[in-house]
Amino acid sequence: EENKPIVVTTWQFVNASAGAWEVLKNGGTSLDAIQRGASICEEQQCDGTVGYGGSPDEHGETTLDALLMDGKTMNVGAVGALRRVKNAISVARHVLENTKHSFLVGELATKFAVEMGFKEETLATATSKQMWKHWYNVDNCQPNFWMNVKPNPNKYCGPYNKLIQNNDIYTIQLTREVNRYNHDTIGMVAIDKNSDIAAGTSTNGAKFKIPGRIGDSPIPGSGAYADNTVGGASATGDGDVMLRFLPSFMAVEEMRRGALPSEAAHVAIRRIADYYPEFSGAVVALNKYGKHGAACHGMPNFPYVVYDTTEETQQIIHVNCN
Ligand code: SD4
Repeated sequence: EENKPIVVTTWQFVNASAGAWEVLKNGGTSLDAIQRGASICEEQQCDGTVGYGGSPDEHGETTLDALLMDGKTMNVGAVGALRRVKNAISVARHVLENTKHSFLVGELATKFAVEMGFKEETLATATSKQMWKHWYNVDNCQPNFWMNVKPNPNKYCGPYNKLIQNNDIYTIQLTREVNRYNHDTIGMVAIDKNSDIAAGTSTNGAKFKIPGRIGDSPIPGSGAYADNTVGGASATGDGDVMLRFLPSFMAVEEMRRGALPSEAAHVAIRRIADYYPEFSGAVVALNKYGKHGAACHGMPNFPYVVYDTTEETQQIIHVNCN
């Protein structure tokens, strides 16, 4: 009756999922599986939205957010806006295991990581520098996406494009295609052979964010949540909005009162959409019996990956968002 071990992963991060499954198959814990899976994405820079070299902030710096939650002890380890350390999920694991705290942020999280033996190095790459340069020259001349301010029409907007002012409306000719929600943040939920449940996330957050910004991913109950007595969930999408609703917590609580995983995920997504019909995001949920489901909004469909004993290879499940 119980489907375990099992791991579910947001988007089509199949290498990460396979890595997590390898751990579970060999009798490892759900925490180890998620740390392994997310680490693979951090190393492989999954879709440029996990790990170093992606999503530079307004100053061109990449910072990392990660969360690991243990549903057996209800203990949490998280880092937000982690600077100059590539292994965000592993630093989160150290917060979980080696401290009585739950959440470390910014420069001081880096200091902790270095004390724990992690290597300090730049997270910038040629790609992230190029992305930043392009944004600085082009997108930066639009009204700031993250702030309620208009651009200065007299400002130098780089060689690419020209800012056009028409009464109160500022426009700019943009050649670049902006696709902010294309395969993002890794989120995972796993159950190991002992029925212990864990959930976690790793991301480099939102592109060209205001320095210091963290999204939903490292927030317990928002980016992920796990409770051995019920199950776990993980969310991805427009983090600034999503973190206001704790969708992963909500999905777990819905399952606690009897909802199926797909229904629970749907309730969490629906709640956000009621207030923000324009938001884009998804929630994947897994109950303690190993049943899984997902719901999404603001995109045509949402894929997630499942590895369990019933399949020889991974299943990729596409959830219709309408
Ligand atoms: C963030 N939630 O930092 C992340 C980004 C993401 O799909 O998951 N996008 O807002």
